[in-house]
Amino acid sequence: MHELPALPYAEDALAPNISAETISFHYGKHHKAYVDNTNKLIAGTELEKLPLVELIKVAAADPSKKGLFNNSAQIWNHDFYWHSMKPKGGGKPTGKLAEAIDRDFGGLDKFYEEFKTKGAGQFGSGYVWLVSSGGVLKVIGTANAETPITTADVPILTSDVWEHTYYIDYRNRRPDYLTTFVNELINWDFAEENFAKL
Ligand code: MN3
Repeated sequence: MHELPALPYAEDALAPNISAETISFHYGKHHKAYVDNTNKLIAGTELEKLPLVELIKVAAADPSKKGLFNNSAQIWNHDFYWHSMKPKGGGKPTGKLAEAIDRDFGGLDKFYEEFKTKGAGQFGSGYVWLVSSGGVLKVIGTANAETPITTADVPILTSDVWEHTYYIDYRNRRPDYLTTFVNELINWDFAEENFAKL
C-alpha cells in the first residue's frame, strides 16, 4: 500500500507566502485523497506490488486505467512539488545548474519570466516544470495529472497551478502566486540535486 509521503516542513512553514490553511487542505485533504484513491484502485490486484513510479507508467500506458493514472501520478507530482519549495526559499541557483540556466534561457530572470508565463497560461489545472530535455533545460506546462516522468524529460522543479494551490491565499491571482513562488519559495538545493543526477 502507498503512504502519504511526509511533508518536508511544518504546515505553517511557508507562511505568509502559502498559508497553513492552504497546506492543510492541499496536503492533508487533496494529496491524501490521491493516496487513498490509488490504494482503493489497486487493492487485491497484481498492481499492488509495483513501486509508485512503475505503477504510474503502467497506468499511463493503458487508457482503461485513466483514474489510476490520475491518482497515482498526483501522489508523485505533489511530493515533487512540496520539495520544490522551502521556507526562506528563492534566491539563486549555483554551480552547474546556474550555468545551464544561463546557457539555455539567457539568464535567471528570463527563466523566471518563462516559468511564470507558462504557469499562468496553463489552461485549467496542471503544472509548470523546469525539465531537462535531452540535455537542454526547458520550461513545460502539463495538464491535470500529466507528469514528465512518463516521458524522456527529467523533472528538475515544479509548481502546481491547480486552483487548490493558491485560491485560499491569492484567490484568482495565479500570476501573483507564481511571482511569489519564484521569488520566495523555490528550493534551489532540491533543483540542484535533481540536476546533478542527470
Ligand atoms: Mn495540487
